[in-house]
Amino acid sequence: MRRPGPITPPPAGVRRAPVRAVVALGSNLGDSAQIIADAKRALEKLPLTTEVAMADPIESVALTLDGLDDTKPGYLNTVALVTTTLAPSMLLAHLHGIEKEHGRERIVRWGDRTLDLDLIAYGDVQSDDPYLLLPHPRAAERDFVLAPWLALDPDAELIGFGRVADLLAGLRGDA
Ligand code: PH2
Ligand code: MG
Ligand code: MG
Repeated sequence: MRRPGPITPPPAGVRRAPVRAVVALGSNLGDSAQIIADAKRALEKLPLTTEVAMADPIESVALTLDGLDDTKPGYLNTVALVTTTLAPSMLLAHLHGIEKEHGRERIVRWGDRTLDLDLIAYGDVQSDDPYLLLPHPRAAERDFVLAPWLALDPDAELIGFGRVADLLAGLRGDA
């Protein structure tokens, strides 16, 4: 049985306040630029969602379970800030639906993919629910998440980890 926690839906009839969610987008198969542009449009069409701001995509070397691998197709990565009253679990279900519409297959962990949409943060919610860890446990280590997020919001903070600007400077060795 799932424990009630911060991501439990409110009782019926109780409205949620709009929350800013951070979604990371990545693609290294197919026409990644087109796929990411289409994914932005899909985010804009989500129910109960009013604003979507997406940073310009950046190129990044594929990170695999064995480390960086430049023999694999390179990624396009970016981040979208999404203002929504969707519950985090509903937002995640919609993200998986958008991935599926773009032919996403889950065969190899951290394998090549047409589209990956990760929920990085949902307001300041912290959750250790294994179905939805918040914030995303590896976001603080990924410059391809932090850099586009910082480009959208210079004051961004990754709850529990600190300022995105500081995290990125630390990764780049100029902290
Ligand atoms: N996503 C992964 C695994 N490796 N590498 C890059 N460069 N960008 C990604 O988005 C990425 C990755 C699993 O989510
Ligand atoms: Mg991912
Ligand atoms: Mg993912």
